[in-house]
Amino acid sequence: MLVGVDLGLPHFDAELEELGLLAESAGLSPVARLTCKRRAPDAALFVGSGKADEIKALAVASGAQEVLFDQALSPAQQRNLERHLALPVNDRTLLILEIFAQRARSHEGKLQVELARLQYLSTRLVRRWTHLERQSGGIGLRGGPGETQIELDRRMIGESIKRIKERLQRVQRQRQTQRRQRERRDAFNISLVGYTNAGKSTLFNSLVKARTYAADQLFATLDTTTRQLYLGDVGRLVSLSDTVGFIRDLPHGLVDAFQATLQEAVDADLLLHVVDCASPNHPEQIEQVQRVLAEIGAQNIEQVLVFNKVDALAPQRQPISQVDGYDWQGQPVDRVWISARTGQGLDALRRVLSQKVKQVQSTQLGSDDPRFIPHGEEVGP
Ligand SMILES: Nc1nc2c(ncn2[C@@H]2O[C@H](COP(=O)(O)OP(=O)(O)OP(=O)(O)O)[C@@H](O)[C@H]2O)c(=O)[nH]1
Ligand SMILES: [Mg+2]
Repeated sequence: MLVGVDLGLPHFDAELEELGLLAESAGLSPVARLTCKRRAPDAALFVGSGKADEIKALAVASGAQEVLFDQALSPAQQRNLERHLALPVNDRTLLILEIFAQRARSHEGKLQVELARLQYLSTRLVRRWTHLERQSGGIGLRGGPGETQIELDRRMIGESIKRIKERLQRVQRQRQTQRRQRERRDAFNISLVGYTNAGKSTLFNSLVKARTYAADQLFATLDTTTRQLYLGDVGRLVSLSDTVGFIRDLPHGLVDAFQATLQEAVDADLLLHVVDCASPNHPEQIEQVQRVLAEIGAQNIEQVLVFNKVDALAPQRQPISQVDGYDWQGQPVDRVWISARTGQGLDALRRVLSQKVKQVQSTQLGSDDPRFIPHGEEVGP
């Protein structure tokens, strides 16, 4: 059962559409939805006790086995609600962590998710980390007499966090070497960024003819994939990276844990910001993506906005021209309208990319640099 509490903050999702998508992406099926208004969260139950009774009645009537809140609950609120409702209660943050945990494929991705999850759990006293006890086998973990279970759990989590951090650092050192090697090859790096489900992987696949996993679920991609892309107009190869999608209120632990993966975006020479223009929420999603980009220090990297899924737009909302400008806080940003699914607009996108590569390079390199390509000059393949 999905519950949303309108606290008068912007971006309240009255239909709980995104929470529903997140739940489905985690393999759950929403059976009931309930929203209510409150001026401020109740310290003990987040909602009032009357509302909590209402939630319980609807949960029982609909046969719900778990209650998911769209807003972040404090450990105490979560615990009290679970007692009150006699059902497991989780929030959006844990749901996102859960999806990341299910999706992580690479060694590094798994470590990053585990770290974020442990950091989240370490603030909660309810025991939800039984898998840890299995992993560590319990040897050497038994403290002196009188040590309470919770102290034991805390110590176990603390030690696991330390261990995972060390392993992560080792993996990341290797990655940095790889990144440096790529820099040495003078690659021009383009990263696909955007809200989750915008169509980044679909576009990546149609641009480089790869077969990266694309699916109608949130966070289908967690690991960065990079392929070479040939741009005929400038006669050169660039490297294109598909990255993890962003979402509003991305759990903080995840931003930290995924710093290395997100670093891919920071290291790019150009960002292709993919937008699902058929989504009624796309202006808000653009804003959220820009916010995360600023958070990871990528706000000054040149961007091209790619308005994807034009095939899903009603006839009266179809763009007048394939390439135009989008006003982002008073700054015009180049925008290309495409459909990664039908291939519409991809040629225009390649042309814009070529222009951008020339433009960014000429600002990056002095004109005496042999790699410098003057504006408008044709270069054979
Ligand atoms: N109608 C339409 N659907 C599209 C288009 N491009 C992608 N999709 C669909 O949108 C969904 C998400 O596509 P993905 O490419 O996985 O999106 P993503 O941005 O990589 O998503 P995450 O990796 O989850 O962040 C899939 O069901 C795609 O088939 C398009 O041009 N038109
Ligand atoms: Mg993807």
